[in-house]
Amino acid sequence: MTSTIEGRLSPPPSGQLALVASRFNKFISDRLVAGALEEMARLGMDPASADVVWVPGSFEIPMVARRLAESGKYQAVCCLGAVIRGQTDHYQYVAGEAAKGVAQVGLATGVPTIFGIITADSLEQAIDRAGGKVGNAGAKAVASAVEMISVLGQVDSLSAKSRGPKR
Ligand code: INI
Repeated sequence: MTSTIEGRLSPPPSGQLALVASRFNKFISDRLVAGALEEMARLGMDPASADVVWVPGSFEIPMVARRLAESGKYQAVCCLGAVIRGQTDHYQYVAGEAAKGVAQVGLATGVPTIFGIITADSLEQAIDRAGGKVGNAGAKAVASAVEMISVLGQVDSLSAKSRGPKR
């Protein structure tokens, strides 16, 4: 029979979330962290249970995200920051390495590691995505984390069932 799995947006049964936030463009990151904590409350989680770790810039996020994911303490790690084109001629390197690094952390550790780093053409566009007219990337990161925790939990129990009872 066909099995269809879809993540639920209900609070995970146990475990904590970690947020890693970039101090570069802190004005934006503050809004992302606030949006993430508000989303936790909205989804029935205790925002006070989250650990927030600040790093110098988005480039440094993957290293700390990996350490947090490897600690075994967190069910998901949400990476939050903003890389804005025009602020630097190395935009593409910072944005590219941050994106690759975050993806690698998730794949290497198996802990959902969520890309909540805004890549924007202008400060105005970043503001729009940090609680402005396009929503809040921090809140979306928490919703994605909760969904991934749920999907992976269901996939794990599906694979355990198909392996049958332990002999
Ligand atoms: N870091 C960001 O998070 N956003 C940026 O827009 C940015 N710009 O424009 O340069 C940025 N640079 C800093 C970078 O992340 C590192 O902290 C720095 O290069 C030291 O490794």
